[in-house]
This record gives sequence, C-alpha cells and structure tokens, in this order.
Amino acid sequence: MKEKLTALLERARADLASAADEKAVEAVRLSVLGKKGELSAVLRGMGALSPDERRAVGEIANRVKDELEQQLAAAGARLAEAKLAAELAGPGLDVTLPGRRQVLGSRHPVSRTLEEITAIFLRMGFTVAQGPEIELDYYNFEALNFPPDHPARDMQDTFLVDPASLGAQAPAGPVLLRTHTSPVQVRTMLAHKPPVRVICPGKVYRCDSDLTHTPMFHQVEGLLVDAHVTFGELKGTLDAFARAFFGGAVKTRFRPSFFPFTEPSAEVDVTCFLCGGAGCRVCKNTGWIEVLGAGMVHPNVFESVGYAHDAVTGFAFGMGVERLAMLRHGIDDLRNLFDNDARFLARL
Ligand code: 2U9
Repeated sequence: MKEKLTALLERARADLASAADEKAVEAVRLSVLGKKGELSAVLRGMGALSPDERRAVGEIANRVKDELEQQLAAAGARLAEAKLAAELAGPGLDVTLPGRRQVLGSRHPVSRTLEEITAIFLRMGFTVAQGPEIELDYYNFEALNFPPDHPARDMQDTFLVDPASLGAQAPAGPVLLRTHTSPVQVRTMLAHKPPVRVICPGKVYRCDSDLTHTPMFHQVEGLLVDAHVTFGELKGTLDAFARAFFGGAVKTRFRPSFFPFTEPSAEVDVTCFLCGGAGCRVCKNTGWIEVLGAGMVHPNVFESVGYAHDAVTGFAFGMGVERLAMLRHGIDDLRNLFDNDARFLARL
C-alpha cells in the first residue's frame, strides 16, 4: 500500500511537470484526489489493515495528499505566470491611439424651432396650454364655427377615430385626430374666464401626404382675449414675433384671407430674411415669404364658449413649425425633416 501511494505521488508529479495547460492540471487532480480517484481507492482499502498498519498508512496517505495539493497549486501558478508572460511578449497595446468618439444625439430641428417660437411668446407674457390629440369633432370643428358641410370636415382631409376603439367611455359624437391645435384654445376658454393669453404648440394630423405635406405636423397657435383687443395689437404682436424669429430687419404685411374661426382674417408675410426683399430662391423672387395666418376671433366662437361677445374681443394666429424650420435652415424638401438621418439633422 505504501508503495502504491509513493508510485501514485511520483506519477502525479511527472504528469504535472508535463501539464501544458490548466485543463491538464485539473485532469491530474481529478484522477488522484477526485471521488473516483486513485487516492480514494487506496484509502477505501485501509479497512482490511490492522490498527497499527492503518495508522502508518494513514500518515503516509495524509502526507501524499498534502504534497499533491502543493504540487497542484504550484503547477497552476506556473501556468498562470506563463500565460501572462506570453501576453506581455505578444503584440503591444498602443495607449497613444485616440479613443473612440462618443456619438452624442442632437435636438431635432423641428423641436428646436418649436421651443424657440414658444420662448418668444413666453417673453411676451403668453402661457402654454395643451390638450388631447384625439379630439371631439365638437371642439375641433363645431365650436370653431365650421359649417356642417365644410370641406375640412370631410373624411378625405381628417383622420376619423372609431369611437368603439376607445373602450367603455366612448363619447357622444364623432371623434378624430385634431387637425389644428385650435380645440385647445376652445377648451381653455371653456375652463377660464377672460382675459386669456395662451399659445398652443403641438402635433396635428391631416389626411394628406405628398412632397409638401405629411400626415402629422406641428403647429403653434395663439389666442389673446380681453376687453377692447384690437387688430392693431394683433399686428404689433406678430410683427414683434417676426423680428424676434427672423431678425430685427424684417417687415411684415397682412393680406386679407378667410378662416371660419376669425373675422376679419389675414395671411402674414415677412420680407425675405435671406435677400432682404430683393428677390431670391427662398422668396421665389417676390421679396416676401408667407409665414402665418391670423385674425380677430369670430363672434360665433365666443358664443360657443359662453363668452359675451359684446364684452370681449380677441385675436388668434397660427403657424406651421415644419415650414418655419425649413425656411430657417434653407431646407427645400420636407422629407429631410422626417427621414431621421441623424447626420443630416445634426448638421442643421
Ligand atoms: C380659436 C379661435 C381662432 C387660429 C388661427 C390660423 C389663423 C392659421 C394656419 C397656419 C399654417 C394653420 O399650420 S397651418 O396650416 N393657421 O392660418 N390659425 S387664425 O385661430 C383660432 C384658434 C382658436 C378659439
């Protein structure tokens, strides 16, 4: 038995000396010290020995075990050292190479334009009002003096929402995606007595898709209601906005127009901020660029929200944010704003 133990130790020593990797060391450990290993087999045979012999063999077995564990640890350390030496001798790491650039995101030009427009009106004392994008026909059209047969109410122009898709609390009357942010002003007037001074930035939806129209776009609309508000104040407010947004040199002009919710109504042009009015690509050689719609709130709208139309007057205006962002950045294709090419958008 003693000879067996000594032979076992010698063979393990030789195997460890020639072990080329950690797997080989582990194989030696299992073959000797494992449950089914040789040392365990020898120890199991000790039952047949006399007490004296058992003590003597037990002592040797313990020494062999200690020795083996030491040898295994030494072999492991030797292999780890060799691995490190090989790594150090291998191809070096160039710590002077520049690091990988972090790609930072950038604000979308439409978001930036919307925030800039909002900031200008906040400085003039307006506050921001918001409302739902899924809206009742009543707030989007009816309360805004759209006649029942107005073409904008046609399914061709407006996304209708199936009321059944809204679940248990399906409202009375048609539901749609708001086609302008005007219903927010209607809700604001229903909730607050005059004076009212709000702007309503947000997404709007129209069943329209071609080179110059997307089914979703952004608007900023404004509403100011008080006793004795005049068209002159509307002109002064939008003139100040135009100079803040396009630069102090621009002039504005108001052309007669029509909207169901304002009377009188106007379209607002600014002198071309690129050529100063001389004529160029951006203003199509007219010297003027259309940027806004506006007007005095129609008495029927005040009637709808319960404002006494002999006690208050008000002005309202609206603008398309994508259009202003395109003008500002000299983009001539609307799709540039929706393709989400991060390299293009970050360069604006
Ligand atoms: C209420 C009363 C009146 C909002 C207005 C416009 C004129 C207008 C267009 C600009 C470009 C829409 O995005 S666009 O196509 N808007 O011309 N909007 S007056 O008038 C209101 C709003 C709410 C209660």
